[in-house]
Amino acid sequence: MELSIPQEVIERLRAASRVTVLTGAGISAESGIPTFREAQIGLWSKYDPTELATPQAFARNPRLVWDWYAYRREMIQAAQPNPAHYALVDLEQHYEHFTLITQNVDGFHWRAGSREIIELHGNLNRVRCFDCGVPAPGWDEEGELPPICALCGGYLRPDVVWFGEGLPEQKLRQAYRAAEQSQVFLSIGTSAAVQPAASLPLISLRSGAFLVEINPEETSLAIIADYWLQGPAGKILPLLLQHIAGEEQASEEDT
Ligand code: BJW
Ligand code: ZN
Repeated sequence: MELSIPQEVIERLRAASRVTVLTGAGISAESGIPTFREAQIGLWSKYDPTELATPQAFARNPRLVWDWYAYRREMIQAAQPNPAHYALVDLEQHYEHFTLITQNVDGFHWRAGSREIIELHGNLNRVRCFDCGVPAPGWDEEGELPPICALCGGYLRPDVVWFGEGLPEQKLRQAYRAAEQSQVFLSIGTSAAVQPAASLPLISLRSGAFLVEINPEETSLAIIADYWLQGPAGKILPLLLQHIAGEEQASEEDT
């Protein structure tokens, strides 16, 4: 498939000073990490992730849920950020106000070099107590699993947001504000099916932003976005960046 970036997208991105990006599991797909709602492989074929990502599941079978996250943690540690993550690090340099919001818990944006990240669903490299909520500095994967909270004796759980749980309030507020204030909003690699994150592109659109979706598959955003760039983020984002940087060089040469 020949990928090309519409001129209006490049111009809008060049003219903007406030850009907000929302990423989902699709941005890590090219790092070899399975997404949630696509063709199920490996562990995903045995378990329904939405059945494991709940506090009820952890209360019912803490070891099963712990093992599922341990498996994913190992897979993520063995993998690397991909060109899409790196392109966002570079894109940030072009803007006075750039907000990167992610639903991902994999930490790839940190590893790629992004430093201002709103992690809406937490991070699976951190743990906290299921009972008292206090974060734990670390744990021994060789010891009792799930590990035990030193303060109250409850089980430690991954510091992620499960279905039915509230998102970190301050982060959510920051994300809403960035969506409302952005001139261009990029929704990348998300099915836009899980609330409240899925409302962010809609909020930005309602506030007058130019909305661009990057996804190989059609989602509910595709018809309301100003542009749906159909393709993998690892190809489209570097191309987008090339165009923005290229145009800037061209205009500097003109002056
Ligand atoms: C590529 C690509 C490539 C592939 N390049 N793209 C209103 C109605 C009904 C229910 C609710 C409602 N409001 C709230 C709810 C409840 C629920 C919800 O939204 N449910 C929906 C399923 C309907 N929300 C919640 O419970 C949230 N809490 C909350 O709202 O609290 C208040 C409340 C509670 C209860 C009731 C009402 C209010 C919390 C949500 C937490 C989500 N947690 C998870 C797990 C995190 C930990 C973990 O990783 O295990 O977060 S679920 C999972 O989904 C994970 C993801 O961050 C999230 C979003 O998924 P994402 O990233 O979009 O992935 P996919 O797989 O869906 O899509 C990938 C996309 O990539 C696809 O489109 C591909 O095409 C694309 N792609 N390759 C670019 N190379
Ligand atoms: Zn505790």
